[in-house]
Amino acid sequence: MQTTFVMIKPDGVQRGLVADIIGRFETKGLRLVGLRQLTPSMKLAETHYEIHKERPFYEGLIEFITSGPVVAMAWTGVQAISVARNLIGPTDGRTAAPGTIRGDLAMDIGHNVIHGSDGEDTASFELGLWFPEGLVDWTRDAETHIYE
Ligand code: D4T
Repeated sequence: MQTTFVMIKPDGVQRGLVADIIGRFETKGLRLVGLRQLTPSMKLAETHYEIHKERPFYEGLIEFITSGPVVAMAWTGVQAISVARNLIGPTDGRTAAPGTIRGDLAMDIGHNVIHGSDGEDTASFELGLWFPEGLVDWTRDAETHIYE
């Protein structure tokens, strides 16, 4: 089992996509172990996107992410990191395949609705950053039907 960090960005929250997006992860079979709505502080946004500090889009990205509420989530499942990335689709919503969240719901590379951790180290860093009080430890009984 892996746990991954997923965040619905301010455009997704403003556009009323929260229920649709959470539904996709839940019906896929992932287990929700953390959920928070908050407007990220500059410090939180800068720490989260530190890796992009030198990129030309960095300033606009920080301004966007701190512009309003986001929904931060933690999802657990077998290979949850790549499962979530596949549900989300590639960065640019215009070219992302239909069926993916970005392919169905986004038209832009910056306003692309959602973020998902891209590897184990990133997931552990991001989960610690956004859920400093830890995650919810529970058993989803349906997992006996979701997995062989
Ligand atoms: P995230 O990290 O949000 O899940 O997106 P990706 O993993 O798909 O994409 P990324 O790390 O390359 O980019 C992080 C973040 O920056 C925005 N962005 C990206 C942007 O505004 N302009 C750009 O040209 C690029 C490449 C979108 C996602």
